[in-house]
Amino acid sequence: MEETVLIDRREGYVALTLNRPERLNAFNETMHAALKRALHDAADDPACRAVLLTGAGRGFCAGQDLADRNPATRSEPVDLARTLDTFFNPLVRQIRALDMPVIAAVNGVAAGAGANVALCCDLILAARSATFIQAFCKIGLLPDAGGTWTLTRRIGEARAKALAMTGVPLTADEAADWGLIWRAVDDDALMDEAHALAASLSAGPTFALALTKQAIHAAATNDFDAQLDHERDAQARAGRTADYAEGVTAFLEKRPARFTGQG
Ligand code: T3D
Repeated sequence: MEETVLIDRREGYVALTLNRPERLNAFNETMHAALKRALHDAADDPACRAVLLTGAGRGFCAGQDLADRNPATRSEPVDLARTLDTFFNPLVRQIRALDMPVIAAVNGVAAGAGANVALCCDLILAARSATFIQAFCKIGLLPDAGGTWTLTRRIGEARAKALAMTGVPLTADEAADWGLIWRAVDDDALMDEAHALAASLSAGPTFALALTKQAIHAAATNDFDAQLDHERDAQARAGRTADYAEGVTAFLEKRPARFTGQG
């Protein structure tokens, strides 16, 4: 049987490729299980210090596989609260909780929950030809997988509502200009750039990068004073690591730091 997630372990990081290209890598339960397992394995592997997520073929991910939601084959409506609780919500939580950078290399169209899975990654690169589509309104749903949260915070209510209520495709360049993603990249440069970024991050101070990720997440709900306290407590932990000692020593010795990533 075809693997629904291709796993490519590189030095310091793992590249995961959603692999249902004939459906633009839409999620079925098998692909959910495979991605969940691969992310767990990354978290459990001390040698893995970054994750790169991309899609096979011409798309990144078209969200839920709608063939599994065909009303004609069901006696009663599918319980979407249950499916979100079982599949997409644990997935986006798992990505956000991973104590290492998760890079999305959006190689083509990212639609529905596929867009919002990409947007919950930490660093998002997209090919210039890629588009982000909040396709939910076209099928009578609202954005999920964290979309209403992410869009509103990154691009504001006006643009979030327009994307969600019209389902118009947003180009990678627009997404970068709006601050929804980090960078748009020429199509033929995307994967080289994404792998270079993953390699570079995986040689970084992983524990401090995880603290950085947590602190930026906490900033979404903290007020300024609470965030200062969060930074202080996290910095105290970072300041006790061998990577901090190494970083300062390397600076003073005018050489590149050799980080181990340990806490
Ligand atoms: O259900 C729950 O548990 C709740 C959670 C929901 C989360 C969601 O993600 S809901 C939103 C689901 N996604 C969509 O509504 C997007 C559906 N797809 C599209 O609108 C279009 O395919 C795209 C705009 C993404 C791309 O258009 P285009 O013209 O480039 O490609 P295409 O021809 O439409 O698609 C290519 C093939 O992929 C095609 O199959 P075929 O005809 O060649 O055999 C198409 O049916 C298939 N495909 C694309 N998206 C899906 C899909 N098959 C199943 N499910 C899909 N989501």
